[in-house]
Amino acid sequence: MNINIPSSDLSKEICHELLFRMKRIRGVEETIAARYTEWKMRCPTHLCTGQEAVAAAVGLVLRKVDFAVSTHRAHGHYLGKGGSLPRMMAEIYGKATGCSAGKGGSMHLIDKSVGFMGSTAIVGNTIPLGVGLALSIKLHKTDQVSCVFLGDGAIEEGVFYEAVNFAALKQLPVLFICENNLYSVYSPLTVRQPKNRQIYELVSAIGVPSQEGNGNQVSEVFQKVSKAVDSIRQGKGPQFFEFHIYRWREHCGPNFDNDIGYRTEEEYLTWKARDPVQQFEQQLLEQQTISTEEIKQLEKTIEAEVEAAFQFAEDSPFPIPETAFPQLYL
Ligand SMILES: Cc1ncc(C[n+]2csc(CCOP(=O)(O)OP(=O)(O)O)c2C)c(N)n1
Ligand SMILES: [Mg+2]
Repeated sequence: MNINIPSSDLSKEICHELLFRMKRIRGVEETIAARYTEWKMRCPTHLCTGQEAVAAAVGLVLRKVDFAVSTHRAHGHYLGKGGSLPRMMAEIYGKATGCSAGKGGSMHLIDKSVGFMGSTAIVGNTIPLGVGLALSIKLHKTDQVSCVFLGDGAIEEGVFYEAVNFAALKQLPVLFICENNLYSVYSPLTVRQPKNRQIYELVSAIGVPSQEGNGNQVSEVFQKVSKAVDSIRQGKGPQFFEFHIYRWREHCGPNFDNDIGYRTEEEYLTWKARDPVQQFEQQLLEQQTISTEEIKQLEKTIEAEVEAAFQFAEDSPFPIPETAFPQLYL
């Protein structure tokens, strides 16, 4: 792993868009963290700070008409796929204008207008849904792709094996993206899997072509996934990626938790030094693909967008009981 695919192989437009998407995800999540104690966002939030590269790159490879399903840590996946920032914020505020009409909160984002077919809090729960969506694509004979985002913890759910086997058996157009951030809540992989087991090798044995990659290198993720998606669109069956990444903040919530005993400050700092956003920005500056002025402009745009999205969320109404709980009003 750690093959550093140079971003100079990508067009300037793609590089700018990748940086923009990563910085936008970082920007909104840092604002959520900063404002969480206002107690206006009342749902649990699982932030993906540090994991932005995979979400941004995969989202840019996928088309709007492609499907994606996700997990409890869904903000990056939704925004990467082209989701609406104001509607995501309104959802986190529990407002009627949210992408799930204010009924889902952070862990239950759904927006069919951009092919984001749902995220849920039940680990592994969306894997068979993503495979089922791929079956529907195959039956309709289109060249869409169904992307399943999952964490390393989801590999330990039985349904994962049933779904991967079915995708392999029927050669379904599924792109599995496993974000291996080493932890399932507070349990490291070392207490959950036998020594030296590699997730991507496990999946390869089921019959799905599988690769691993550096999830902190957005250009590597983009190039590897682009190639795989081309192959999937040609009807050549599913592909699986295991990207190595790290979540910076606590499992659930806005804080840092390196002091509670399950991981060390040293480990966090090692991964933080591989900051995908900062690394890519530096790379682009060095190869003169972007200027300092352009970065400043990008940041200004994102800041304004984030501020407007929070304002939209605050100004929006809560759902009325009849739409929030329709079964009570039959
Ligand atoms: C079926 C099920 N079991 C346990 C949980 C509790 N739980 C919530 S998130 C989580 C960790 C999942 O880890 P991973 O899939 O690696 O995702 P990450 O949080 O690291 O992004 C667990 C065990 C759950 N929500 N659903
Ligand atoms: Mg994990």
